[in-house]
Amino acid sequence: AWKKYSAKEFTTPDEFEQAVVKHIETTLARSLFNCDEAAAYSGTALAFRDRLVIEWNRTQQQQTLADQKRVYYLSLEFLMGRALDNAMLNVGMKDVARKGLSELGFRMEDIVSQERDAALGNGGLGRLAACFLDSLATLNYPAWGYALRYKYGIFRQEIIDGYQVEVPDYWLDFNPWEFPRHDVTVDVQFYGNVRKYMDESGKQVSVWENGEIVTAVAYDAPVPGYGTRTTNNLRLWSSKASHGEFDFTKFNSGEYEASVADQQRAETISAVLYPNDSLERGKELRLKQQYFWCAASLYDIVRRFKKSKKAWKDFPNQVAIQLNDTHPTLAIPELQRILIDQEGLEWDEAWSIVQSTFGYTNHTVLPEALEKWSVPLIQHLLPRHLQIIYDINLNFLQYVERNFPKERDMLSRVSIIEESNPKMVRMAYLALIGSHKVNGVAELHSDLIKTTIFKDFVKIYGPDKFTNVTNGITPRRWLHQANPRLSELIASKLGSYDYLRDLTLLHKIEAYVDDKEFRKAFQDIKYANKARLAAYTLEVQGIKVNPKALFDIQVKRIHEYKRQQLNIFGVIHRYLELKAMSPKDRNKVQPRVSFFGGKAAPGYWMAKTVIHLINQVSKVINADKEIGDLLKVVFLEDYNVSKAEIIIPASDISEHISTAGTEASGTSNMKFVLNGGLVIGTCDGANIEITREVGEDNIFLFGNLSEDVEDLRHQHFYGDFKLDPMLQKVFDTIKSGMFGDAGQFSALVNSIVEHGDYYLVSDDFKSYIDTQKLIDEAYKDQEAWLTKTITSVSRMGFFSSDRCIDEYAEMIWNVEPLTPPKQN
Ligand code: DL6
Repeated sequence: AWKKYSAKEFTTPDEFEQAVVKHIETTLARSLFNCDEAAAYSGTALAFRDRLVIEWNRTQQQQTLADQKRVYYLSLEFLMGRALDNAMLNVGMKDVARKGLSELGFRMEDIVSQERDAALGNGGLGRLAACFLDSLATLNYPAWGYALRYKYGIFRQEIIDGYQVEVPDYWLDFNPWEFPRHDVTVDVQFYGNVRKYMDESGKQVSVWENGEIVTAVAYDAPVPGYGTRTTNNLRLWSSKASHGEFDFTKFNSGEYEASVADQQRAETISAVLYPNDSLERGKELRLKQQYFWCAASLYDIVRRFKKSKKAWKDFPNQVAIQLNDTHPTLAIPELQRILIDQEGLEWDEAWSIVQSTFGYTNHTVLPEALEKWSVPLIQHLLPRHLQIIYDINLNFLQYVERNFPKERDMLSRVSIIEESNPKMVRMAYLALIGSHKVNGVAELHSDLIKTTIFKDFVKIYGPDKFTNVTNGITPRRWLHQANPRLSELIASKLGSYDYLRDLTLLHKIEAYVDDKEFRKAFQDIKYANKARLAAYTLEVQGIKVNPKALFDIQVKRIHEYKRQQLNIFGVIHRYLELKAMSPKDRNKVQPRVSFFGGKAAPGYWMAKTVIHLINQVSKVINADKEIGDLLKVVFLEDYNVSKAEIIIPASDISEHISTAGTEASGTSNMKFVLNGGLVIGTCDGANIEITREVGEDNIFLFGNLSEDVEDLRHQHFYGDFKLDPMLQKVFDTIKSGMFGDAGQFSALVNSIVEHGDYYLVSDDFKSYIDTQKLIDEAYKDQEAWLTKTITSVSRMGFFSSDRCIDEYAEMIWNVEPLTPPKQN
């Protein structure tokens, strides 16, 4: 009987319109006569949501019945961007919706752009997690993502008088994509003390008691795969006081403020995303966030496992948990705690389950980004976990001592506890020791972690514990959605959109590299994408740029190691050269627009100075009539995922110019090349593998190699530092006040001139400028350039996040896909 009532999916524009109108009139209680774009967006989103929910329920039911191993991806960040466009494309209904919306009097683009980005992440790490969710669903892996439901995502960036100003991002006003599960809650404990006693059998028992309880409430969001019925789940936890809205006892005794204080304090836990790329040292709230999320997620995972009534030894056969960097490391002592304190397992049995369950992905070798927490803070917040961490460490150090009796020095080096004042817990070591596999995110990076931060551990565990999974990107969002015309052109040659599910098929378009018609279409698309960005730049930034100029783009978080300063110094150098030229020589110059975009962490003063310098330079150069279109500089405000979808397809050249050995991988480099742009880059992160795939002729590499970086820094330290003469000129110009008060930029300049130039800006400057000249020359030959771009696109198959997920599944998780039944 249930079957005949079950919900139906729309399949035609008419049915879609009916669904939209129904939602506008009933769910939103709006009259069709005052239906604006916002209401049309809401109606459309709700209509698609209904579709997703049907498949989502079906998928969850199928996965539960199949009872096979699931993957749980624990990431404190998921930078999802907009959901509607992605949902329409993944379920293959965008054309139906476009038609329906047009009949209702709306343009698809206007409706899609109504949606706020789900900006629950800082940058690469969070966006990678979002791409992985897309691939997991597309490849039919039973998988859940777990994170926090931040009330405020990454801040909105405004540029006021050239300075970054942070504005809160309250994104939850209307979010049709989430489902509150008020029936799915977990009580999470903090503080308190540990009581130990012997039970009747003589076994020592630990009880964590007298703490404060905060309740985690689940909010679920469907994650549809592309071209499949599989719709996975992203579960976000929101915090609230365990006793409900407010404390009646306090309220009744007239303590009105105190009565709501607990609620506010509890809600603070999931209130904000920390706006830092790496970590927030020492902040109790950050540690609380981490534990709150790990504890709620593990409780949920264990609850699901226990329903199957399997033996504990089967836990790792049912559950794979991937730690996205060290942020979820507390999940390791938490699972050990659940197994020994609550489930009564012996230590060794529990620990073997823990190690077999977890995998750990490292995303950085930068020493300042390696997470550590002070022992007194953990003791205060999580007293039982600290004991467990000490026991894990003791067992580990005893193992090391037994196996390496002659290397006593090693003990302090590899100890989870750093003997500093105060003592610190080294989270990366805990993550590594508690996992069966550790991976880096590009070949160079995975090699580097084995020879630097984890060198001793390679000796202890052997090399097999370490592996590499080079990052990837989902071609659904980063080609099909961001660049629909290019996607269509490729499909027209390959005969279908199958390549979106198997990106290696792209290699077949290399056969069209000399095909006139294909070349023309490819070039037209690039031009249209540049014109779209030019229109956006004019509308939003008020700067007119010529789409015929070479578009040079660097968009990513602002960080000294990513070296936006090298780029802007290069721009100043170019400007000085142009100014020194005769008008005749200027006529031969390749016009260029340098685009920048990215946020600086609010407390990262040097990065904010770089933003300020870019904006000041932009103001001067853009106003220089003598230079006109030969050089324009644009800082694109508030870079985010949905803006990236406009920016990335418009590049001719994009910049990935980190000091060699500092960028773990990078993923925007892959997005740019996939969209028909070339790269100027250092031999760093995934640039190296991009070069291997596209060929050395199709990428512009420059700069010192990672193996030389230490020596150069050493030389600088011992006074052997010569500032590049061209860079000296750039600094003289800044000091002259051409870009405003030079004092504002002195710390930036001095970091190079006086403080050792840690990021080797001066060492790489000449090679950077020379390479930019090569680019100008190469771009003049438009036909040869086009050949390079088409060839590169055709060779990008390796960089699909589908490949990554298959590698994780095989090498780390040991999970199999679960094919959905055919639609009846
Ligand atoms: O793996 C994703 C992404 C890499 O592409 C970037 O190269 C890397 O910088 C970034 N790492 C972080 C480190 N954060 N922490 N902790 O965001 O990961």
